[in-house]
Amino acid sequence: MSIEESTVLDNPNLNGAKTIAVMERALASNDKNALLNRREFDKKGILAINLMSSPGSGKTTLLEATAKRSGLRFAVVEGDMETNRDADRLIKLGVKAYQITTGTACHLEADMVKKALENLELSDLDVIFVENVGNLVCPASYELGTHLNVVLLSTPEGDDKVLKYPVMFRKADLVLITKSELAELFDFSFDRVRDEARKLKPEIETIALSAKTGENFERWLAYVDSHLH
Ligand SMILES: Nc1nc2c(ncn2[C@@H]2O[C@H](COP(=O)(O)OP(=O)(O)OP(=O)(O)O)[C@@H](O)[C@H]2O)c(=O)[nH]1
Ligand SMILES: [Mg+2]
Repeated sequence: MSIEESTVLDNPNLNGAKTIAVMERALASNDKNALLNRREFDKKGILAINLMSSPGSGKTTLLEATAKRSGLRFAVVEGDMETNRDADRLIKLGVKAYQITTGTACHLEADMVKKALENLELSDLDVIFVENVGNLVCPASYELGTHLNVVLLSTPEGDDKVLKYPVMFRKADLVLITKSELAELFDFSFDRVRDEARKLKPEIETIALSAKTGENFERWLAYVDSHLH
């Protein structure tokens, strides 16, 4: 190890400053790609929605139910650290889906979405959904060029999550409370989530639904419909 390297590593402040500089450069380059994605969506008149949540809160199930319960013409960019499982689930239903595996990265970046767009047939689409890598932290920091951010929170995760993960929920245009039919089992208060989300961001919308029972599913479809280009 060189003297310069050990000085950087031994000095937490210096190392922190370097890290921040590197992060800022990476984010600036990500924003440029996000802008290119946005231009592509707008040129084609496609609404793009970024779905973010913890693993297992129901992103892919929501998309499966959307395919079954609506006439929306949509494609999906799938993000996971490993496996093609989610894309395969959607392709099985006749949905165009492209899987990105991020390896060690806990989020999608705009250039990954750009590559996926090059591999999807984008003509005659109403919507592109991007299913981000499951977690409530990293995906919030990376713009993808989508028009809307939808953050899912499932009732088994607990109703205390909004203020524990404020960076994510502040990014949300819509909070979708999923697995609504299980709320009672998990002592989950819809009001608490709605109130805390509004505290963070007064204009935020919330919908509680179940992709399994279909409860309120039409409200989700109406939300998407109301934003179509
Ligand atoms: N009871 C109930 N279970 C649901 C509902 N929606 C999804 N699930 C179940 O929750 C589990 C996880 O759902 P997924 O859709 O795979 O979750 P995900 O957010 O895509 O997960 P990752 O892609 O791993 O981040 C599955 O077993 C689903 O069947 C719901 O509305 N009610
Ligand atoms: Mg999934």
